[in-house]
Parts: sequence; structure tokens; C-alpha cells
Amino acid sequence: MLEKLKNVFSTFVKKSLTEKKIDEAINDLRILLISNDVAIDTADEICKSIIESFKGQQITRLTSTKKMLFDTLKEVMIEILTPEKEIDIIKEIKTKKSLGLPYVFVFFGINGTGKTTTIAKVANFLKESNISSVAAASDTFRAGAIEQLTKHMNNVGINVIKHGYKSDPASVAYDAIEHAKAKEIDVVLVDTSGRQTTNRNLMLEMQKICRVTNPDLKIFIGDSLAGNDVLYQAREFDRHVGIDANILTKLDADAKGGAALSISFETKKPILFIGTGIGYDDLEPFDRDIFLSNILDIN
Ligand SMILES: Nc1nc2c(ncn2[C@@H]2O[C@H](COP(=O)(O)OP(=O)(O)OP(=O)(O)O)[C@@H](O)[C@H]2O)c(=O)[nH]1
Ligand SMILES: [Mg+2]
Repeated sequence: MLEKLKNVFSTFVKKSLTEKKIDEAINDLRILLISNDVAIDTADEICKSIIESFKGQQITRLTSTKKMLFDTLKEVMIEILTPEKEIDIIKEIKTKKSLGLPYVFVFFGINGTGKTTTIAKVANFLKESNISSVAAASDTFRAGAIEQLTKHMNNVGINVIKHGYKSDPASVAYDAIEHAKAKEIDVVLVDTSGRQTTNRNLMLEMQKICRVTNPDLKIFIGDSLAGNDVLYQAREFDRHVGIDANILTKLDADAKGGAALSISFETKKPILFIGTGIGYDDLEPFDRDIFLSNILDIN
């Protein structure tokens, strides 16, 4: 999935310097980034940072320019992919547990990005670390959503707290938290319905869910196939609800990898996991250095 992004940088570093001037090369890079799913604002920022780094630098020989270009690119990528604060969820869950309280995750995103599937994957991941969880069926909006969550959770052996359709999602989540407290369950995973950021009522509902549950981690689920749009989705959810961390799904499905840059750039929050398939084990921690070495391993 990262091959395409890697090709972008390879083309940029190699071709540009023998054939074109730096500014032309940077313009080419911008187009290449955008055509590889990096959001326009992010691509612009990457190019701006590179231009800034070059300012005032005397370009003398071709070889040193090439190295300079590569080093600058790397620095810019590291900066984008380094969140303001790293999050160790296992450690945080244990700290909360030591206080006798469950750790609450709320998952949100637009329709169909993979929220419900990801919740089952996260529950499965936690289970493997001996952390117990319960899910809250707070998608009371979409037909079939409660059954879908229940089916996934059955498959990974996790209970679901549910009310009926059209019931208040915040109170479902609240009940799940009460249940977790009573049963000494470590984690509450709140599933929410997919919502367009332009739907004011659904964004207000999301705010209410967060107000009532006071979550430890608000997770934006971004679809890596969404291209440019993922940045705007993240921006709007951050503005309305606040994002603490991201999970990027569908990296297996011919994604070009650009969404990881866009989402990190926009939110400055960590990408906790990437989804790499529809199986419950298809969840991998996002590793900045591996990602970087994949896209910058330019020969
Ligand atoms: N290939 C691939 N498919 C995924 C991944 N994650 C989720 N999916 C698929 O994406 C589709 C939507 O997944 P859901 O979990 O229902 O998404 P959702 O965000 O809960 O959807 P709504 O509740 O309708 O908003 C399903 O067909 C999933 O199997 C992934 O990492 N890779
Ligand atoms: Mg869902």
C-alpha cells in the first residue's frame, strides 16, 4: 500500500535534480502527493516547508542538492508524523483501572469508515492483553446497526449494552459505563452512528454523547480510501467534538498511504492503529518509523 507514496518521493528526489530546477520539482511533488491521496492543504504545507528549508541555502553541486532534498523531505515527514503527545493506551487503561474506573473510548467518523468493525478489532486486541471490555450500542440510528455490533462482539466474545432503536445514544453509553463499573470491566467501547459533519443535529448528538460519557479517548475513524476528504472530516470532527487519536482503516484496499500524512498533519494527534483487512486480527499499531522507512526508502 505504500509503494505508490514511495514512488512519489523516489521520482521527486531522482528525476527532478538532473532534469529540472528545484521549484519545478517541488511543483511536481505537490501534484504527485495530491494524486496519491495526500490532501491538498497537507501537500501545500509539505511543499512550503521544503521551500522554507531551502531558502538561504546555497545550492552548489548536484550531489549535495540531492542529499539536501532528501534530508529536508525526511525532516518534514518526521515533523508531520510526530504527534503532540504519544498515547500508550494499555498504560492509560491500567492507570484508570487502579482508580477503580473503566476507561472509555468513543469512536466516531462519517458513514461506513469501519467504526463498528474496528471496535471489534480493538476489543480483540485488548482481550489479548488481558483487558476486559464491554461495548455500547450507541448507534441507535441506522437500521441493523445494533445487530451488526452484537454479531461482531459475539464473534470476539464481548458483551454489548443496548437499548432500542431511536433511543438516546448518550444514555446507552452511560448505562454501559455503569455496567462496567458494577462488573469491574476495564474498558467501555462506544459505537456511534456514522455522521456527515454537515449534519448539525448529529454533531450535537455526538457532543452530548461526549458530555455524558466524559471519554478518556475520542477516536476518529478515517477511511484511507477517502483521499482529500479525510482531512476535512478530521478537521470538522475535531472542531465539533475534539479528536484525541485516530485510527486509519482499509489500508489493505489499494490505499496509497497519503491519508496517514493528511490525518497526522491536520490533527497533530497520533494514529493509534491501522486497519489492514476485515478480520479481527487485521489491526496493527501505526509505527511512524516503519511508515517513514517504507515511503522514504528511495534507491
Ligand atoms: N478491507 C477492509 N475493509 C474494512 C476495514 N475496516 C472495515 N472494513 C469494511 O468496511 C465496511 C464498513 O465497516 P463498518 O464497520 O460497518 O463501518 P461503520 O463505520 O461502522 O459504518 P456505519 O455504522 O454505517 O457508519 C465493512 O464492509 C467492513 O468489512 C479494513 O481495515 N479493511
Ligand atoms: Mg457502524
